Amino acid sequence: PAPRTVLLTGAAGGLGTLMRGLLPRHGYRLRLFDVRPVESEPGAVTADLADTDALRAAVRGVDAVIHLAGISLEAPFEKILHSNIEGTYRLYEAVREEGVRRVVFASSNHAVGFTPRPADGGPLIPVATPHRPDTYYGLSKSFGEDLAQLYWDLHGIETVSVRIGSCFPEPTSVRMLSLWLSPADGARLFHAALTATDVRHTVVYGSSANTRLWWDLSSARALGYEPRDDSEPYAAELIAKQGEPDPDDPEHARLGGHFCTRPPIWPH
Ligand code: NAI
Ligand code: 15L
Repeated sequence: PAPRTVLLTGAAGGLGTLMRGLLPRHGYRLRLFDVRPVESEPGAVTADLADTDALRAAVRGVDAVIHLAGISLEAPFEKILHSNIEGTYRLYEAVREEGVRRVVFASSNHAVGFTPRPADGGPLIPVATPHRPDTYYGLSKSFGEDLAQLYWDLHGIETVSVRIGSCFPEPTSVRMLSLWLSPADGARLFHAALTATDVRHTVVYGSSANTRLWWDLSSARALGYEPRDDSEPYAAELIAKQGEPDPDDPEHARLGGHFCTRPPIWPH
């Protein structure tokens, strides 16, 4: 049977807020979890992923989990370690203990951020490209994908790891013309990831059907994802403001953009 009750971690965040609005239209009943209170949602669980009792209770009885909680940008390693690495491990342990069958993991383009962007008209980046994290943040997403693979191989827990591009209401940079995932397509992709059968651990790229696409959406389409949006209507205005991205500029040479050109944030 198709999953109906879904735990959404990171429900107070930007993507969580967008998905709280959109996923119920696909028929889901959402349970919400975040370390910050979720506005106008008194039933949401306010707890850290490190709170294993709260996490287990939140996971109990759901059909699937969409795991968005975590630090969503580069940060000192200790913070990434706590929320993204240990936090994702805690989530999978709760899922295993409570017998949940399916996780949709919010991975990121930054797990493979050092991959050169494809030449114009060249082959698109495949999902099988090696991990090339561009930050401690990207490293935590590579870890999450490997953790998902381990929990499939050891415990039979299915995951779709979605390497999300940029999911915001509108693209706001020329880079996002290639990576944009419209919120409506994001909900379509999560719906496909929740309902496709026999996914084992599947890695997909998460974007709309952008004219300037850099990566291969075929594994996402194989789940039943049919994107309807394209960033191209935003292109003229963004290029007029920011110029065409120059592939010789280090910020535009690689998938991860400026994440590849900033030094790591050391502990302090
Ligand atoms: P966000 O930063 O707005 O939301 C993340 C949420 O996770 C926050 O509400 C935060 O309170 C919560 N959180 C952080 N640490 C936690 C912990 N230890 N315990 C419980 N909750 C915790 O980020 P956004 O943009 O909503 O992204 C959601 C997820 O999708 C993140 O995992 C991010 O890495 C991933 N992602 C998002 C992209 C995007 O375009 N929005 C692109 C690629 C990946
Ligand atoms: C991400 O992984 C971030 O969570 C998001 O805030 C954006 O920076 C996005 O990547 C991006 O690369 O545009």
